[in-house]
Amino acid sequence: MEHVEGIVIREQRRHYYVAAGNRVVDCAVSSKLRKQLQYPEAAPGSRRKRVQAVRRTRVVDPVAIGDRVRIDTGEGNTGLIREILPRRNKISRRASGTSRKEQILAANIDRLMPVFSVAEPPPDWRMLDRMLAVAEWCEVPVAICFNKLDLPCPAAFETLASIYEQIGYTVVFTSIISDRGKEMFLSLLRDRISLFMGPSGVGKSSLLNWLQPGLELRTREVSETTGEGRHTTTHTELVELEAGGLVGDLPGMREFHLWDVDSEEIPGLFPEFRNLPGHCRFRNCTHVGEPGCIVKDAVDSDEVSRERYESYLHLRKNP
Ligand SMILES: Nc1nc2c(ncn2[C@@H]2O[C@H](COP(=O)(O)OP(=O)(O)OP(=O)(O)O)[C@@H](O)[C@H]2O)c(=O)[nH]1
Ligand SMILES: [Mg+2]
Ligand SMILES: [Zn+2]
Repeated sequence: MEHVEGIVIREQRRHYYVAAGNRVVDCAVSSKLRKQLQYPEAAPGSRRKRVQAVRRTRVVDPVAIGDRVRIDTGEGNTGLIREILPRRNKISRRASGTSRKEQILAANIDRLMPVFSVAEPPPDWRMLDRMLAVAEWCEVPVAICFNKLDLPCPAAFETLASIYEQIGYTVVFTSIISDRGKEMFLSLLRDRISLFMGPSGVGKSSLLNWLQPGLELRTREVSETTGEGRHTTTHTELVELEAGGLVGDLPGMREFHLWDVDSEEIPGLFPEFRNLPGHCRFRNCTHVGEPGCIVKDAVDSDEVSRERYESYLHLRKNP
């Protein structure tokens, strides 16, 4: 038996594939560690100062891609995860279904990349805004990718996309058909750990195959009857690019709900609100209709986009 340190690069049905040196070890998590990990505390130094109450806040799966772990290696190429090293950050959402559980999508991420297509399926702006809010919450840098630029765009697309550039987000426009945006994309991914996130069928796996010929991740046509993708990628994986960098390709998601964010914190997750000069009349203004609200004024004078403001109202009602 040997003790080594590595990084979880792939997860499939409770098997964790840990890259350690130049090999990949197929690991399980000891049941003792699993129990311990299901009751998390806020990471020190994170925005979340409050330590979570242990009661009922459970994690669906306590080990995520990007986690740095200590393992004991065993027979063949198998091992047991003994310890998870402290995380720099983690990207979580509320697990789908009714129970309040946290789903950790990835840990120790350098950049979150929401990926949407301009058509087939058309962009889900609300989901994008949720993802951006999560990135702000986790204090992870973001770059947005709009893919399938070879297809006809909806009329409002350019105007809406430019809102994000004006806010200050990096945006990359790509097409694997017309070979657009590759250089910028590769430079964004180089030498760091990035995480692709987006609905099914927008082309997350296709983008990786395009950036790295020979990778051959499974991709599939968007269903013709519904225009929705069909969840071709079914497990999470960090792919190493020859150009440098690791990229997480997650299965497509239908919904993305914030995990453990209080409604008073939501205004702080919209940088264009945060950066407005001046103050609202009321110190605890919720920006939903109080008099003397600088956010509402900025929306009325088109300094802040109405769509983003609507997203904000949505998030408050249904985080
Ligand atoms: N026209 C066009 N089609 C694209 C482009 N990129 C990907 N596609 C197509 O979109 C479909 C879905 O691509 P995938 O890569 O499987 O999508 P995904 O986001 O990984 O989907 P899930 O794994 O289900 O989350 C495939 O038929 C791709 O060929 C593009 O730039 N232009
Ligand atoms: Mg995929
Ligand atoms: Zn206000």
